[in-house]
Amino acid sequence: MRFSTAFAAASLTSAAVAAPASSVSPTATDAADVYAAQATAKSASPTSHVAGKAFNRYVSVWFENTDYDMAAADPNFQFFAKKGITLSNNFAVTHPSEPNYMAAVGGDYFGLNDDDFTQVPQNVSSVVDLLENKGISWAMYQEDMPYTGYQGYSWVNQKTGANDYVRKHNPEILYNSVVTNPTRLENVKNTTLFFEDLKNDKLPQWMFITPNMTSDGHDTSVTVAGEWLRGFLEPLLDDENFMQNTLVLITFDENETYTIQNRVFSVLLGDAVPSSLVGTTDSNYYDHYSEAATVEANWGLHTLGRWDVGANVFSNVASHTGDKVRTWSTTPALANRYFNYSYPGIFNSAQYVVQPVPNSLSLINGRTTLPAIQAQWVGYQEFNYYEGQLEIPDGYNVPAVKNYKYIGAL
Ligand SMILES: *[C@@H]1O[C@H](CO)[C@@H](O)[C@H](O)[C@H]1NC(C)=O
Ligand SMILES: *[C@@H]1O[C@H](CO)[C@@H](O)[C@H](O)[C@H]1NC(C)=O
Ligand SMILES: *[C@@H]1O[C@H](CO)[C@@H](O)[C@H](O)[C@H]1NC(C)=O
Ligand SMILES: *[C@@H]1O[C@H](CO)[C@@H](O)[C@H](O)[C@H]1NC(C)=O
Ligand SMILES: CC(=O)N[C@H]1CO[C@H](CO)[C@@H](O)[C@@H]1O
Repeated sequence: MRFSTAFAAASLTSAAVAAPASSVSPTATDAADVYAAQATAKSASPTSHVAGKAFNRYVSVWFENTDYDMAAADPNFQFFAKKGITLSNNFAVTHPSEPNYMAAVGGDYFGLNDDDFTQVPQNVSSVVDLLENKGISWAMYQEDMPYTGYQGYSWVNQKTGANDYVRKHNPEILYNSVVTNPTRLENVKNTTLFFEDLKNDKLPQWMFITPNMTSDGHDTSVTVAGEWLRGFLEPLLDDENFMQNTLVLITFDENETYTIQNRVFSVLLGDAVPSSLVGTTDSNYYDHYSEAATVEANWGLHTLGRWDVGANVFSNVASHTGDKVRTWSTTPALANRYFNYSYPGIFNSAQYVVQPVPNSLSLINGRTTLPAIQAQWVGYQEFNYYEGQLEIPDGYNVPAVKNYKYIGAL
């Protein structure tokens, strides 16, 4: 379902959205309501110690709308590139922002081609289902999110009126399978609580960090984003509460210019990166689905049965997990793929198609689709996400039509 912004607040009183501990609507944007909810919002800091094959903690930090070369030229991004592995062929999956965030945690963006108030149906799983299945703790840390579990569309700086927090950059809050679960909502927090968890040695094993609209470069520039990152991450490099065999991914949601390839500057670093790989470049093909694939491979998780199943695992991790890093071999060549618009889907404003059915029996290096996901879709014809991974439909082209004919009879 797509909802316009104006319609969102009213429509959200439905049972589809869990009420937070307070009686204030979870989507309230009125300052008094938000402050009231702030006072009662419940936060949790679950921890766990599940050993992974290549790392024990995974942290991604997402920035906004910057072309590859711009980020690569920024001195602060260069500072971190020298401390890790630069991914020179990591691609966003479409434009604009929201579908990229949605895709990174859910393995698909279901045709989304805007930044509207979107709710992913309850029966779609995301990476937190896979993590929880193996007892791995997780949290979202969203800078200036006004309170834990907040589901509103946005929140502005109350002094200056500047954009601060936006829902479209908070991927797990887009999933009804998260927001209808009060325990999960307690893990969707702001960076105030990141610093508290850090101090108390209560950080989880998987976290997704989104700076605010100033800090992430969206309303500013890559210079501001780089300065924010330097201030945030450099002290963490020596912090024992943070670096615990930790792999950090620095990335961007999308390239700024729609007519060139949607390649995003990305760096892997942290104490999980062996010194022999520090300062190197990995030119294998990756995309935002590689993030879930890498986490699944590392901890031997189940898969979502979506684009995550065929996505390349980052090679520094694949060398520990035995995953094969696939090369782009399909037509058109990678150089001619732009990933600059969305294929049809349940959220696509131009062309609706039903929700693709996850691969039910995919076995990727020993990993199968989460049993709860398989159970949901018994009797439906599955969609071959695996084979499609290296020819992801780029707009309404032939591969899209070819792949979508496999969608079952919903
Ligand atoms: C962060 O969330 C906490 C808990 O809901 C809240 O008390 C605090 O005011 C929030 N901080 C900011 C900067 O919004
Ligand atoms: C965004 O975060 C920075 C610090 O990280 C803070 O200085 C700023 O006030 C926040 N909000 C806005 C709208 O800039
Ligand atoms: C995608 O990029 C191609 C190649 O530059 C361009 O022809 C096309 O118009 C772009 N599509 C969108 C939706 O920006
Ligand atoms: C999943 O949810 C969507 C939206 O509510 C619904 O149309 C679809 O029938 C559901 N599919 C299954 C297999 O439950
Ligand atoms: C303007 C710009 O620098 N855009 C970058 C987007 O990504 C492509 C590669 O995929 C770069 O070549 C461009 O430089």
